[in-house]
Amino acid sequence: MTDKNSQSLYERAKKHLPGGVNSPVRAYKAVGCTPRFIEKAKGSHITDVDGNEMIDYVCSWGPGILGHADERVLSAVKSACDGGLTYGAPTEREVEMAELLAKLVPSMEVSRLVSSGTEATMSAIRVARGYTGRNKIIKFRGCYHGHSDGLLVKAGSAALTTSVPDSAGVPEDYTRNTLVAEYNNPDSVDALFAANPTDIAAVIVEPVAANMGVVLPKAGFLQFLREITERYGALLIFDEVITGFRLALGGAQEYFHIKPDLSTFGKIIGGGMPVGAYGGREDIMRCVSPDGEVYQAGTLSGNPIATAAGLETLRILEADPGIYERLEEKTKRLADAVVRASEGRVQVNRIGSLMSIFFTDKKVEDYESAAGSDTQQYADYFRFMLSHGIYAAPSQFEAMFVSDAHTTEDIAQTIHVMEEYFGVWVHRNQL
Ligand code: HOZ
Repeated sequence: MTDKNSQSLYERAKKHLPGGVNSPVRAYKAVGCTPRFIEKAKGSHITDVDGNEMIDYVCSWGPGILGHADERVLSAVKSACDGGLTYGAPTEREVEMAELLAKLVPSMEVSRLVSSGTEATMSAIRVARGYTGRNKIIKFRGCYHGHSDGLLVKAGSAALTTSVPDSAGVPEDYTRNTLVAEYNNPDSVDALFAANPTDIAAVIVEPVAANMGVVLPKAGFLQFLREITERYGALLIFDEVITGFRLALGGAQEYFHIKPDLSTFGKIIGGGMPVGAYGGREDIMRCVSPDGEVYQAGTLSGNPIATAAGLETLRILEADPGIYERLEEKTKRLADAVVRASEGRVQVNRIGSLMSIFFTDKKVEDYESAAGSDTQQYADYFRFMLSHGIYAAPSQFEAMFVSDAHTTEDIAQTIHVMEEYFGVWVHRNQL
């Protein structure tokens, strides 16, 4: 055995990296096996250092809507590199990005680029507080908005599987202004507003929750949030880090026809590079320094290379509106196959190119029902898929992403493996 395989790299990694990784879900704790160390990726395929080439449905947790190493994006990055890696000064590309954002997502009248989704949501909250002069915010149990202190309360993503959904190291003082409501439950929001009518700066929501697995908003839920925030003079923040440019070019807000006051983006907006953005109504965003009093800054914000990757990606998406139908069609085939092969005994939540399989016979429509699914079964499914060349999300509580690079053959092969797994699974569950 050579030194270069996932197991030996993992052993080495654990010595100097917490859990051997730079982000917890990558450690595969929730699925009980050794994480794959990746060598390279191209299109819909990802290859680990052990030499396994797999069909990738993690897609770097969302950014890879065009697939890996898209030649057009690579070439934009390469030519940007020739001009220097970072200046810490404004560039034309940033202006182009802000203009394109305003065009593709009309609520983004004024925007600010940052380097991650975490930074974007943290900053949007600060702006909401600065604008309204209020301190409290409402978030939803199981929704994840990055790992800033005030938002790491009843959070989703790896916070659901690695420890408790509230992190150690976050002083109570930092979270006492974070109120938690139940996703898809208007009464829980109503009650918080009724108890704090003039104190709530904003409601922040993943319009489609995708960090407790994919959980769709019930009909009218987002509209309800729009109305109640308006009624109480609070802002509505859509965290579109996952849904942005994925559900539609204009994100979930276009898909559901709801105009939030502020929005946050990450993942696709960077085309594979570290970019985030927040923005929204001009009168609100004028609070941001140096126009206003809300401070927020970043050495690598608007980085020329990252912005080039993001801009090219958004331009490709804009030039090809058929992409969303293709994504929908492919993902629907996967979802239908699971329903068929499992004889309807698992829950498949899907919207556009986002999908989750929950091992439960109950509908999954909030945190409680998501958390009630059988995570050991999911881990078993994950390991089977992995060993058959399909790279699925290594946690029940992450989404499955489909990209434009997934071919008809990829989908057919994936369905074949799913059918094999669920064929045995159904049989086992009948005994
Ligand atoms: N919070 C990300 C998934 N929802 C983590 C991604 C990563 O580990 O790269």
